[in-house]
Amino acid sequence: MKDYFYPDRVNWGKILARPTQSLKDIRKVVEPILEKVIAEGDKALQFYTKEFDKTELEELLVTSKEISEAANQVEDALKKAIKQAIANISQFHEAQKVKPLKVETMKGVMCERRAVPIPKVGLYIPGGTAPLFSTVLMLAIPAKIAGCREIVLCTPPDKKGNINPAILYGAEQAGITKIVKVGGAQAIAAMAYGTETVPKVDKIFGPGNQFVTAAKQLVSLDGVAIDMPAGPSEVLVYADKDADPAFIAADLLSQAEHGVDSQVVFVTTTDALFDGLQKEIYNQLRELPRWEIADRCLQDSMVILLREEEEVIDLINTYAPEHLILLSKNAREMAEKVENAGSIFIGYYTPESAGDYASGTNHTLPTNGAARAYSGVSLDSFVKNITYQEITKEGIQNIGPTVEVMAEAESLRAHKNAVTVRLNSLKKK
Ligand code: HSO
Ligand code: ZN
Repeated sequence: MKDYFYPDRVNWGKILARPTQSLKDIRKVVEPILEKVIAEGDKALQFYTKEFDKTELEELLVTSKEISEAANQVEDALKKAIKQAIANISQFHEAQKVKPLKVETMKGVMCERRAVPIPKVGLYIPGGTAPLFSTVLMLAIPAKIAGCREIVLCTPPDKKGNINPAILYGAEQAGITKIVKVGGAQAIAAMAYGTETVPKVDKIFGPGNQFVTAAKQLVSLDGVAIDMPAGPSEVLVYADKDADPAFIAADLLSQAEHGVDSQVVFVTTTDALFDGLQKEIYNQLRELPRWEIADRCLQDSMVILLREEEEVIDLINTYAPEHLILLSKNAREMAEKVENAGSIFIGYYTPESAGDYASGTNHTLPTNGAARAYSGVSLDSFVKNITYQEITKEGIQNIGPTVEVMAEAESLRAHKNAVTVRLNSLKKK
């Protein structure tokens, strides 16, 4: 880990800068993929699946037989855990429903707003070194609760043409039945433009590698909405003097094992923690199946020593981490002062893993500083708010003159007339 002791504020930006990725080269790879999928549909998906996933598929759609067989391959303990996670995630997202709004701004002028589900959504679940079936739950559950009419899930098959059984089981338990064996930029293209098997959707969700991310950005230029700009996953852990070094090490490592490009930042005001922490990291790392990934990630990560908790808050707000873990007696107070973070884990007994899997909050969160302006995925991500208004005869008489004066001042006479003709018709009666 690189360490920075009492760095000057002017240098924070530089120290905390995320590695930048050039989209240019990736675009060159992704654009032809999008074009081939637009031109050839399923045939292009089969072509890229053979090329990138090394498997030849006759049928892209997962069959109901495959889904039921997957259930037999998932151990009972995991099934039980998935069910508990589904219950908690459902409960928290169900509670995010908002009541329709109805306000009479003037007598006879009724304004309303209500959430309406996005009709068709596409969920992307990456394959790779650790297939994250938990992400299936984080996307499928709010989509279902929102009431999206059509939900399609795309995920790449393994070399034998199969999907990880826990992904299929999780999807089935969350109520998703349309699952397509396709990954990468080609999956994003399929959901954005539609193919014989994959319906064209209105919004695409889910994490992915740089090709998937670039594909999402490119298709969004064609009018398909995407959940958020994505980058490598991040955590900032703050620990006070009473924090257990074993907890700190475990939290840092749980982020580091995600990938070599994961961003791990440790901040403290107590250098007395360092010795214990180093030992804990060493001991815990050795036991991890993914120790090589975690080790490489940690080499690029940082330890920052600051003077006081107020300064820590400022640094957190400058960095805007995806995940913020506050291992401090004052965690609750500190959390209230944070204005930039995706999700905050408060207190010694709140590991990020709880939120990653099962506590109820969503783990699809803004990275790369996007937490300054973006929220993580929630029920809101699967709805849009339509506004309505209804004006009575009395209402148009009340609001009409205001609109007429404003329209005239903007030289938009037809706008004014839309009111005037109505007012005149009422005068005649
Ligand atoms: N920490 C990841 C989510 C995840 N962790 C899935 C384990 N499985 C990004 O928020
Ligand atoms: Zn995680």
